[in-house]
Amino acid sequence: MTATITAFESSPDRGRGLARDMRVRWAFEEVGAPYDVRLVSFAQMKEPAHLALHPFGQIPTYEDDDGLALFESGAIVLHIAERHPGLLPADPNARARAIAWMFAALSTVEPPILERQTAMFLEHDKPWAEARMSLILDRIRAELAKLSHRLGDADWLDGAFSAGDLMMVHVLRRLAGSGLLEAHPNLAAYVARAEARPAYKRAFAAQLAVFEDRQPAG
Ligand code: GTB
Repeated sequence: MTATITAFESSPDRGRGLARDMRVRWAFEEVGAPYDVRLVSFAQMKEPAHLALHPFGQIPTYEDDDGLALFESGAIVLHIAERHPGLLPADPNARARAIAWMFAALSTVEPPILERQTAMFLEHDKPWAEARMSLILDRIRAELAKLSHRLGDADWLDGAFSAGDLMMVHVLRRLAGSGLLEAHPNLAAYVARAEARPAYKRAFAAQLAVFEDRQPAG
């Protein structure tokens, strides 16, 4: 059974691993399951056919031959991790902790990182922009300090690499080049370690290929 996911036909980062289909591609690659990709335009994402799959008109979505349609990258990665060995430990307690790290990535670490993006790109001209950005950066620094403390000198957050690490690393990648991650050498090394995984490289290359294959001639 080959599932189909949706991804941007045209992404602001031109396929450099930031859009959220990257998490799903990476999960498929880690477990060694094949997947197909359907590219959608911004206009198509707001049309009824796509809204039936994704109520908020976004990517990624997931569809399989069993009639299952899913949205939300976290739910899709969890589904893949539950259906295939490789991303969740067999021990029930370790498995529950890995899932907790997925939720931590999405509901604790990611929100202020997304707010930073919003502040940078949509609010920079507001009179309160500087004060807001300062508060957002404080929140990011506080979460990173706690995450760094917990990771310590371990390779991964809780034993072997898991879906929790996959999600956390993808969330942290949004800080690349900001200096925020680099302030914690163990977190920077954690992200680099994950990016060196063959499955990550295959997923990254597949996303990038969507855009590189479409370079205008000449
Ligand atoms: N909570 C949802 C999930 O995790 O699946 C969020 C999904 C989401 O934000 N999807 C974005 C989207 O479809 C694409 S990933 N946006 C279109 C819309 O809302 O109309 C966000 C994203 C896009 C591009 C970059 N980039 O190029 O740097 C980074 C992140």
